[in-house]
Amino acid sequence: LVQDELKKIAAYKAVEMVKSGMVIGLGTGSTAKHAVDRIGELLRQGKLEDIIGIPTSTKTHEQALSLGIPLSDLDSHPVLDIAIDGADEVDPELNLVKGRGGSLLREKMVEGVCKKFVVIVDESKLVKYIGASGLAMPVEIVPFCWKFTAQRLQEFFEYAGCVAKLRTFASSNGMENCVLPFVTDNGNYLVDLYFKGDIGDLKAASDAILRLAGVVEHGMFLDMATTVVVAGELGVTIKNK
Ligand code: DER
Repeated sequence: LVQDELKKIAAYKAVEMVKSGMVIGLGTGSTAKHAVDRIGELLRQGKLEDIIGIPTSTKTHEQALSLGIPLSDLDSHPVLDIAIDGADEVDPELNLVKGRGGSLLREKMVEGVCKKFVVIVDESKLVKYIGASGLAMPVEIVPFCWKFTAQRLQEFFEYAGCVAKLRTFASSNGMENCVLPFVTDNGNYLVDLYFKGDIGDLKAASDAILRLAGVVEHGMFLDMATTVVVAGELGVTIKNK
């Protein structure tokens, strides 16, 4: 099975937990996309009724709109019944890395206030410890003096062999190509942290990151997932907190 099929299997399994009348956090990314599509399909078939979606990005907002899913926000629904979203890494304690798609702030706001946070992954996302994939652990920061903030983050995590990189993208205005900072839905920048070693005490690391005034939020979702649906070659497993 190719990875996207596994993502779809995990997503469809998670959507079985959605009941009519629920307020649902709609995640962002290629796995969550399948879950939002499935919710739209069940709504159209009349198998789900009276649901309200709370999107975690403008991208998911547009997808849900196109599917006819009624949408609202945290101002109107400060508590959600369930949220379904992907993850970049899942450790044995169900701590997550999220945000490689750039939506970590709104995801953390929505997924922090739901009764049930269901994470959907293919088995490639399972890691022994957070940061082990060697891929980015994103931190959302304010644009003001971003270099200063990125340097502080890199220095704090020097013990774990950390390199901090501003997330950029290539752009061209027809005349010349240039590299611009990635800007989140909230008008902020992202610094991606790459680790060679184990971060160790995740809670202490989270507290230290959030103490930096220029930091808005980071991509470690600690003690938030209640359920993780893992789709693998040998089938689907559900891990509960
Ligand atoms: O960027 C995000 O937070 C996404 O949810 C990410 O964690 C998972 O994206 P994927 O489903 O495309 O791998």
